[in-house]
Order: sequence, then structure tokens, then C-alpha cells
Amino acid sequence: NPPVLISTSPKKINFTLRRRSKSFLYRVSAVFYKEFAESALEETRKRIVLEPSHLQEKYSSMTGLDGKTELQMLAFKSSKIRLLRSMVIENETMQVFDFAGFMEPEYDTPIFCANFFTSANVNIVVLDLNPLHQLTDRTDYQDKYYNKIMSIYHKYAETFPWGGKLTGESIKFFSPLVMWTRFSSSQEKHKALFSAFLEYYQAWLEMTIQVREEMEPSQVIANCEAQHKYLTWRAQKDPGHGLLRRLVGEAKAKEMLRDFLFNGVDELGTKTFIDYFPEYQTEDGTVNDKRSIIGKSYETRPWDLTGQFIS
Ligand code: BLA
Repeated sequence: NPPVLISTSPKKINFTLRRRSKSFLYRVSAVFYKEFAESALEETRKRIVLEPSHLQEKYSSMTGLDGKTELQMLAFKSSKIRLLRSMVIENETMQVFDFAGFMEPEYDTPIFCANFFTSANVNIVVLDLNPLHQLTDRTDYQDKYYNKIMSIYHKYAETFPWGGKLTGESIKFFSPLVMWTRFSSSQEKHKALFSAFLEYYQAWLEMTIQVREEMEPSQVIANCEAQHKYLTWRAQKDPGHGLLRRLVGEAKAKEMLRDFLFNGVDELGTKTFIDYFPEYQTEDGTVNDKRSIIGKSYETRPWDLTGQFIS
């Protein structure tokens, strides 16, 4: 509006512009992960009975060491789902969403995995139904859970392209359905992310409803060990650890990782990280601090359009 600009001092114009661009930035980057969690839980309650998990008493909400960061934790279970838990972290500059679902060992359903990290302008996203069993040596598992729903991946592939090189070890925890992407914030992208999240979640929820209890004891043991290996990896090497340590301190971060986020790591098995991942053993027998032995790999998506691993 030119007349207003003419009658306003340069200082004031500057101030107005700064405020405008700040509120503009804020508006385009706002993403509300608590609503993601609430929507998923609402969908769940339409289909199955959710009970509070014993973890909810111990973990609900807390404030970070900076006095400004809020952490919100939710935890549920059902007759088949051992743990359905959510963590949302929010402060003025970033938001984190970590939502996961783990089955009881009698079921071989994949692990639901949504890990979204949003800072001023960048979003780092992993959304997947992580396979419980290695797909490269279990084509029956890929058939059972993934081949029929690859269209969900294709629907979002253009909006959320492959995020580039990542820790090489991570790829074996991902399925051909995985959405691994980085993007700068916009309302459209956050809206699409919300849709993708709910669609992946619905697919997982449906699997948990359809799955039949495993009657073969050896298979239950195999499911239990596979879940334990997954939890052991993530409790030790997840990329979010550094940030969590800075936010809540070393001791609290460790407790949250082992008891809340990757609960089961101390109960579902007795094997150690080195037992599962011996390549991380150092000369004195301790676990190598490095996040990765392989290093960053997979510049492009290592699955073809049908979901076959092509490396
Ligand atoms: C980055 N998070 C990443 C990356 C991946 C994941 C692949 C890219 C860096 C890399 O190549 O390792 C996510 N990796 C996963 C997931 C699995 C895996 C889900 O192997 C499952 C098997 N992210 C969180 C939480 C925080 C977080 C809770 O999930 C913070 C509390 C932060 N993730 C975070 C940050 C980065 C990141 C800050 C960028 C820093 C980095 O690249 O190391």
C-alpha cells in the first residue's frame, strides 16, 4: 500500500517487513506432530481396543534442560501390539516426531516406523513399515506384507524423492515401501506428509488386524530375536541420539532410549550389540562409537519399481 509506505519511517518499514517475513516463515514451516499422533490413535481406536501401556505412568511429558523444549510421550498396547508409542519434541527452532509400533512376538507383522525431524527449513523423514525379517532371504515375507501395497509408495514417490546417501547399515532395516526424504518446509509438503503418514499407518494397522498368531514355537522365537536385534540396533545407533542427549542429558537420554523408545531391548533377548553386529567390536572389546562402519551409501533408491532389491 504505497500511501502508507510514504508516510512511514524507513525504520518502521524495516520492522514491518521483518515481522511479516518472520510470520510468513513461521506459517509455512508450522507442522503439528502432536496432531499426527492424535490422528493415528483416533484411527486405531476405531478398529481395535487400545489400553494404556505401563510406560505411560513413567513417561508423559517433560521439559528439556534448556527450559524451553517440550517432550511429549504417549504409550499404548493392545492384545496383539506389544507397544505403540509416540514422542514429540518441540521448541522454537525444531520439531521431532518419533512414532513406532511393535508387535508381540507371536506375530511377524513389520514394525511401524515414522521418524520426522523438522528444523528451521529442512525436514528429514523416514516413514516405513520396517521388515521384521530380512527381505533378501525371505521372499515369502515380502510377498506376505509388501507386494500388495507398493501403490502407497508410488503415490508419494514424486512428492518425496529419495533423500540421498544414508548410513549404509540402515538400508537392511528398511523395506521397499520406505519413504526416505529431505525437503524444505512448505504447507503443501507438510500436508502431504500428514496424508502419507496416515496412509502408511492405516496399512500397518490393517496388517496387525489381519495377522494370525504364530503357532510354531521356533517361529515365535525367530520373531522375538528379530525384534530384539532391531531394538538393539536402534537403541545403540539411532541418528537422533546426539540431539536427545543435548536436550535431556546423557543419563536421561539413555534411559529414554532403552526403556521407552526402544523398550524391549533389555527384556526380549540377552544377546548384546556386539553379538548381532560384531563388525563394531573394537580391539578392547567395546562397541565402536562410530555410527557406521560401511559409511554413507545408496545415492539412489536401491529397489526397482516392483520393490525388488537392486543395490
Ligand atoms: C538423520 N535419521 C537421520 C537419517 C536417517 C534417520 C536415515 C540420515 C542420517 C543417516 O544417514 O543416518 C532415521 N535411520 C533412521 C531410522 C532408522 C535408521 C528411522 O536406521 C530406522 C532403522 N531423528 C529421530 C529423532 C531425532 C532425530 C527422535 O528420529 C532427534 C531426537 C534427529 N535424525 C535426526 C537428526 C538427523 C537425523 C538431527 C540429522 C543428523 C544426521 O544426519 O546425523
